[in-house]
Amino acid sequence: MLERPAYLALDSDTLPTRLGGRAELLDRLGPPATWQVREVGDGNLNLVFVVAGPKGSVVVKQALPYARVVGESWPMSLDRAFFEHEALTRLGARDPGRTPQLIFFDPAQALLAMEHLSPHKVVRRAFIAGEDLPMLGAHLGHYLARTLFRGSDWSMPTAARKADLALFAGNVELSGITEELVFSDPFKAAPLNRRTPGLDDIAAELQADRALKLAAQEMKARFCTAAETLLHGDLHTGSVMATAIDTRVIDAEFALYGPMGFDVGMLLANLWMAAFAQPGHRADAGAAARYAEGLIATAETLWREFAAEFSRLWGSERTGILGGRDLFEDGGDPAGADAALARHLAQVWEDALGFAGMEVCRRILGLAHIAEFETIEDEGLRARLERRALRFGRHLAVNRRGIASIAVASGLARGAEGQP
Ligand code: SR1
Ligand code: MG
Repeated sequence: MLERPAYLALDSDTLPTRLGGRAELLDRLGPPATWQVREVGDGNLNLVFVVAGPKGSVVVKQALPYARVVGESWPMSLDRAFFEHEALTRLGARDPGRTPQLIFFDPAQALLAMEHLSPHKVVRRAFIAGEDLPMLGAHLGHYLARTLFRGSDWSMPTAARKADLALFAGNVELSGITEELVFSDPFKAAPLNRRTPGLDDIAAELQADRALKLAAQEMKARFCTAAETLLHGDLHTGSVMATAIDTRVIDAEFALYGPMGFDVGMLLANLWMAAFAQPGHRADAGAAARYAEGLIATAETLWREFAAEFSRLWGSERTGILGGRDLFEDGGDPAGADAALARHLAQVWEDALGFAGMEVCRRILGLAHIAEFETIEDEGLRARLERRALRFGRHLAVNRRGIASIAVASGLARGAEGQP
């Protein structure tokens, strides 16, 4: 049997020697001696290298045996690379062209080589720069509908669905991180929490807010128990890269079976937070307000396109365990299928609002913050903008059952922007 080299983290100097024997890379890049390597990872967990040669470029992503954001004091298993590969394979098949093309996966090195997306930008960075991404809402709405529907019991047959549920149930470490960092830590005095100076009063207020803590527990229960579909599991705007005409979803290592509203709510929350952060990035108040309005409109487009595409798939691809055609269309009651769809979308909407509220709170009170706020150097301004976002997030979480539509949610976001 061939000896496999033990796991060793790559660096820019060793990468050409260590990966120079891979035919897939030689074909795409040219000879290893010519490769230029840059480590570009700006996420919380992994190493990410861009490797360029005379023939082209690729991305190499490698898991570290610890959480990069904290350091070696937080050891982590390398298994997340396996789950990311499994998830990207499925998500890419469910919405072709919306994920990067995968080149190879090396489980021993916890390493994934993939297409280098260029000139794509991480969407958070595009929002800070004030770039126009006119297709983003529609692309993400369609992506959500296709991946969430096609990974669910409405689409999949029993054996494949249960096998996938069992497989992704193994992603315990990353699921556990979400359980703690999103649904618990922000709502108590947890050691990893951090916040902008000037927010101590609202942090204390929210951590003593029983209605919010009940909402957090209810959303955590949905996250842990409603295994509706294969989720990306960490679908914020740092997990999306885009140009004006293309959008790609990356970084699926948190994949798990969970409620559809989780991926939807994460994206909505991150669009709304980017809108709240705009005065920190544009000195001209009119320009900041116009860009923020564009982000609120993107959130509207995302939800509307999601609902429209999901409804289309409901009509044409509902062939899985929960299909129900025998009861409705084939049983002479086609309107029953419409009623079932309406009930399901209402549940996804309610969940999405609840999860969006959690995401806003955890990005300001918890460990993992977002670049749109973090790069605002004026701490007083940052605290004011984060305070508005927190009030909005709390409102979404606590009142999620009473916010009837995306238009109402947009109105709340606009109103919060005008708050002190
Ligand atoms: C220790 S991981 C912190 C956060 O980074 C990831 O992107 C997830 O959002 C996670 O919650
Ligand atoms: Mg990530």
